[in-house]
Amino acid sequence: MPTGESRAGGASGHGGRAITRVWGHPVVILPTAPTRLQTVPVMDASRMTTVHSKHAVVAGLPAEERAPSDPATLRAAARRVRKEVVRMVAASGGGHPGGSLSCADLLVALYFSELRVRPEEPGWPERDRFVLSKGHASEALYATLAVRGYLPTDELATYGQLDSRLQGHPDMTRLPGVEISTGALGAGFSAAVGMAIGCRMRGGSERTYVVLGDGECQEGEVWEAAWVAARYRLDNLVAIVDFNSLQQVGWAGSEPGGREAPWSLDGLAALWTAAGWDVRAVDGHDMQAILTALEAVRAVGERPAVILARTVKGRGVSFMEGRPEWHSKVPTREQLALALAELDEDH
Ligand SMILES: Cc1ncc(C[n+]2csc(CCOP(=O)(O)OP(=O)(O)O)c2C)c(N)n1
Repeated sequence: MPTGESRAGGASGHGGRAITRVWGHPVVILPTAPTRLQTVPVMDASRMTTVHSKHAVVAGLPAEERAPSDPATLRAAARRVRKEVVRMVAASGGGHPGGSLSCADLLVALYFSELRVRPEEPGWPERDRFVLSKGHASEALYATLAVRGYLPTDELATYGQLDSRLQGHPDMTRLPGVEISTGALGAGFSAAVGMAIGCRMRGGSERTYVVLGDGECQEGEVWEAAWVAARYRLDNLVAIVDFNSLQQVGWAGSEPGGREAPWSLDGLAALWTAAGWDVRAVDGHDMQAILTALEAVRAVGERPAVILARTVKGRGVSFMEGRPEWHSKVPTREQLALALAELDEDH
């Protein structure tokens, strides 16, 4: 926010209309506008049921709000999340293991250290917002929420079932803690920009974090929203790109007649820079590096920040790592046992 400008100055009457200033710009508020402002996509706390949860299942994890944790504890939580992910996919016969395993460390760093949240009160109005824009990686989100204490870990076994709160893509009407339903690539990011604007218009200090895929960055909607975020100098918004360099299929060299990868890390960084964002890259599996980057972007003023996290699709399971077919493949019983054994050993 530019120094000296009000977020939303006091409205004054003018010919039956109210005039206010939003980030220095005069805005005429029509009679219906206040209602609209209140329904800017900031979750309505009253719609969210309180979860009296069984609570965090990794020793040493504090129950609520920002929970500074040491990297070793977070690595243990990420291992647990990865194991839940492969179990869920195997049990339900569907899902997206590759992209869930690649973003597990990012989600754990956010939920166990960075975000100010209350798992037992997911609709707490002052919570930081999180959006998993690459909603197909829902298993990673559900597992992270469960290990953090938002829902019983037993419930993960219902993933993908008809009446489950844990659908293949996150459904905000079913699961408290999901800020916005996602799955259509690009849309969650736009909603996150709206949340950041909404939080600022309310004068709150909440921050909004959003994880999107590198493939997702091919959506034009992402760049429309990116420009809006820079235009409004949303320094309460942090995007993290899970840069695993794969999408649904492979690229040149990894399959016969393969295609060219659309992005290099530098090329994507240049685009975010051109859009007006603070840009930095990090090893997306180095817990300490992720925490350091998240801390650093809190100090970026006057513009939104993006962290390009270099990751490996299928991370943690040798036969899934870097293999495009594991974007949405289901492990056999033997493969599940092997994956769990490997994740047990991964330190
Ligand atoms: C608008 C839209 N187009 C296509 C899809 C189908 N789709 C689901 S995942 C995916 C690949 C996404 O790649 P990326 O964002 O890199 O995800 P990751 O590799 O991290 O899983 C596609 C094309 C979709 N969900 N939404």
